[in-house]
Amino acid sequence: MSVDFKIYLITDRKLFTDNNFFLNAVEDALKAGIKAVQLREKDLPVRGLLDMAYRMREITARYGAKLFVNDRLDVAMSADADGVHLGHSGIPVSAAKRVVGEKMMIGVSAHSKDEALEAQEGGADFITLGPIYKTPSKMKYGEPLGVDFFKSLAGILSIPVFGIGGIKADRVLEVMGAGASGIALISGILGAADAGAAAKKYIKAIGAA
Ligand code: 3NM
Repeated sequence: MSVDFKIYLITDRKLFTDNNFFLNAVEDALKAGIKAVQLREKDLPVRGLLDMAYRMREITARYGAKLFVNDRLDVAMSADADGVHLGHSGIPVSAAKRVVGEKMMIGVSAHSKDEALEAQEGGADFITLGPIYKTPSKMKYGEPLGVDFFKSLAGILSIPVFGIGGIKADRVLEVMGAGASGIALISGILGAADAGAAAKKYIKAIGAA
């Protein structure tokens, strides 16, 4: 399996008052042409997450999109996801590879040069690198990396790198120009009043980049 998508939509159901609104918004984005979704609901107990993963698998499959599950390799496997997305508090990429081999893709979140190189050496298929811009949801990672630093890191990595963090549609060109293989985002699409229309805006911007 290869990284054949340029927009990696990450979920946050808390942006919605109701899970049905949330699932509808994800579906609207898929309908608009989004080809990869990461289910990232860190606070959901495992059974709730599993249920959500099954529903996401159904929706993504309907639109020929890939599904990734954040952190939980067991949930990803049970839901027949295309991949798992790992952070730094969970199972390391090299350990995940021992379980899934080449059967599943592995994405990794990196926030520094060391983390990016470690992910690459461990066998990650791709990384998200950020936050590239200021994003309220990720203040815990401190100051944004900035476009110049992002560019210097993207230049030394051989695996695909997705920019993440505060990417609005009008910044897509800049991120792609800095050597990104694609963009990863939450609020630009799921925080919009119309997720489908927002997705279309990003798809157009990626097409123009
Ligand atoms: N990870 P938005 S930034 C989930 O830097 C996530 O690793 C980040 O949300 C990282 O597109 C981030 O709304 C939040 O800025 C992305």
